[in-house]
Amino acid sequence: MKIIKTPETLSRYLKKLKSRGNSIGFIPTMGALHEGHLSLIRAARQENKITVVSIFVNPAQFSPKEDLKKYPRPLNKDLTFCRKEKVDYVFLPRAKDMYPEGFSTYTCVEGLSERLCGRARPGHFRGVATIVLKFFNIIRPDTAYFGQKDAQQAIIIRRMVKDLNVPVKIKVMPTVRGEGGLALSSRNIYMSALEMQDSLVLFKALNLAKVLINGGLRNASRIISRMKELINRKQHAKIDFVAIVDARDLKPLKTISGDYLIALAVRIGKTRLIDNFQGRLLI
Ligand code: PAJ
Repeated sequence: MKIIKTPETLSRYLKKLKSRGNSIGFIPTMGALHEGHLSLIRAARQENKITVVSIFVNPAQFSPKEDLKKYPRPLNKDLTFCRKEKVDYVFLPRAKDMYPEGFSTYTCVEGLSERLCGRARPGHFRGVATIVLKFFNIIRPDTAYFGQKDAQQAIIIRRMVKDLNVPVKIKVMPTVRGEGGLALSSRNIYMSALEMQDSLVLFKALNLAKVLINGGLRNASRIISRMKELINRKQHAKIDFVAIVDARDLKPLKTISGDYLIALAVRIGKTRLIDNFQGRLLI
């Protein structure tokens, strides 16, 4: 496994490999790797000759109030995981190489970036889209792998790739969950044992929605009310949003039909957790 720190070196290595016909699978991450990330690495390994993982806590997607400094950075553990998974290249750039002095070009996926998580995190998806496009330009992967856990992020990246004719195939892999259904996240370590208990309510609320939909309920606001009621029973939970939207444009649905996304963000103590369920209803 090669660890590479500068964009130029990585581009040089990969260009050579690509010219010899090797396919490249790429997984962008911010490190603190867990089974969710590893599932993406395994998918890339299966489908490509070369697997590239980036580990970069991207300052452009954090607001000044967010946890950039506090974000976990267990680098040695991450590298051990990557070695074990037989990753070929780990890209570990420095912030000053990704955003050198004078940096002033950003990618904005308008509309989609302002909805759901974009409301509480203005500028977040601009930071995500910009760094992902930069990675795509440096790495030129055939396929890039993202998690359903961050559904809005995946939808935004798909839109960006389509709109800007970026020649990368996007694959979205299922959410990996821990005991009780909590979606794995690098931020879960911030929670206390009691908060961990309460955090299971996100998955429970999604399951409640599924049961209601399977029972024939289609009225989005009634489903949202029932989900909120369940979440509000938990002492440490504070709802940021619970939404049922069209999975294509992320606009709210009154009546559930077609491709829909049920997404929620809940603060458990100081930790903001997200989860979602994406489904399709053929009337
Ligand atoms: P990060 O939170 O490290 O996540 C990296 C990738 O792992 C994302 O595509 C995310 O959706 C996926 N992932 C996280 N938890 C998962 C889980 N429980 N199951 C399946 N996949 C999971 O997302 C980012 O980093 C950044 O925004 C990034 C795309 C790297 C840009 O900086």
